[in-house]
Amino acid sequence: VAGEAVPSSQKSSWASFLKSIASFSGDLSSLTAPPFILSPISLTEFPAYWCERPGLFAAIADAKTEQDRSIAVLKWFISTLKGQYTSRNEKLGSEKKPLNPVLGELFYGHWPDQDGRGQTNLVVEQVSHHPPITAYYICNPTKGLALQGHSAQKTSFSSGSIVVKQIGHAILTVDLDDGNTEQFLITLPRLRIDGLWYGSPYIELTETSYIQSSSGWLSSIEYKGKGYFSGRSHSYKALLTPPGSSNPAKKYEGLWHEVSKDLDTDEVFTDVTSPKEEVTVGPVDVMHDFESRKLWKHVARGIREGDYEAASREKSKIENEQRQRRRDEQTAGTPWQQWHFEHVESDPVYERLVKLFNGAPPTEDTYVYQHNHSATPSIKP
Ligand code: HCR
Repeated sequence: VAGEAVPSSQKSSWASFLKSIASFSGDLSSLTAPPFILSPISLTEFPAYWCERPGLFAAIADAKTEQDRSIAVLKWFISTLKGQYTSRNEKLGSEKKPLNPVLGELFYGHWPDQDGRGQTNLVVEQVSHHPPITAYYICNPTKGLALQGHSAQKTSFSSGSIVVKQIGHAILTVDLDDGNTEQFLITLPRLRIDGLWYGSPYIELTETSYIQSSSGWLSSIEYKGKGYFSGRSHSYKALLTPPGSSNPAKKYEGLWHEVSKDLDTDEVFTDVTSPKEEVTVGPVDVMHDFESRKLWKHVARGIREGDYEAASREKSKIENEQRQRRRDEQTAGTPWQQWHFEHVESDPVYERLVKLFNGAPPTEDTYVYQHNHSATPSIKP
């Protein structure tokens, strides 16, 4: 039934929201949505999804061959998808509209060491407000692993769904025992937001994404929803091909939010049915004013408690303060300085790896993490 999940008092504002997105393409975050679809969580928290299975991340460093490292990276990547794309449905009942981060907003966290896997640290910074761009750096120094990436979105509307093209990429660097490094370029899947008509949006992944290793091994991951090869939502099939060959050495298939298998051995490849480890974040009262949970504290409380008037009042305060900041910067001729990242027009590592599988775009700008702070949750800009 249309609008089934929409509270009756918000049905007409949900209908006008849907109308506005149907004729819209660009930055969805700028559209005003009805309260029931608002999430109290900022987009700067999302990069934490990359590491909610820190053991699988650490295991990449323990693999001994180029092929085994590519398999370990694919296994870790597939195991992040459930968190990245279905966790809001589990936690909040449906996909929701995240808080749109302010320029310079920060999110720090870590996953503690356990059984010698090493501590993993997370630094996130909103490096652009319009359009929203989030940069992140995740590292496990004990294991010699670092993931650097940025994420932006281009949205359009097609056959009743929002189509989200993810802009950006991630590069994983692995320090090898012989003193060399291996890099992996991770491209991001395209998403479709379905269920809008009923007021209960959810994500389906579509098309193909890639993980290209500097060793030449390539994983191609094809995503399908209901009615395709397995006929089930959240299905994928991945092929791992050796350098210079299109003959797959390994094939995997299954559900990225449950279990998938190695097609040759029938053994389980990924299983994300066990609980994940949420990121550890310090107490809000000692946070810097730009740290996400402190910055949005009152707005988030309003949304959680259903006091939407308070939420909108507090949100306006933040937005007005930001507008004033931008005016002051312009008057003083001192543009905003990023805390942790430097914007560069092109990334030679991306360019070298994307060429290996004729990926697109052939060149892309990036945000390079500046090692001017130690990446611990206690760092203050
Ligand atoms: C599209 C989306 C904002 C971007 C979110 C991204 C792509 C961000 C990077 C993460 O690594 C993965 C990720 C997961 C989310 O699924 C995706 C969000 C889903 C909805 C949100 C829209 C801007 C909000 C649309 C509003 C609808 C629900 C009415």
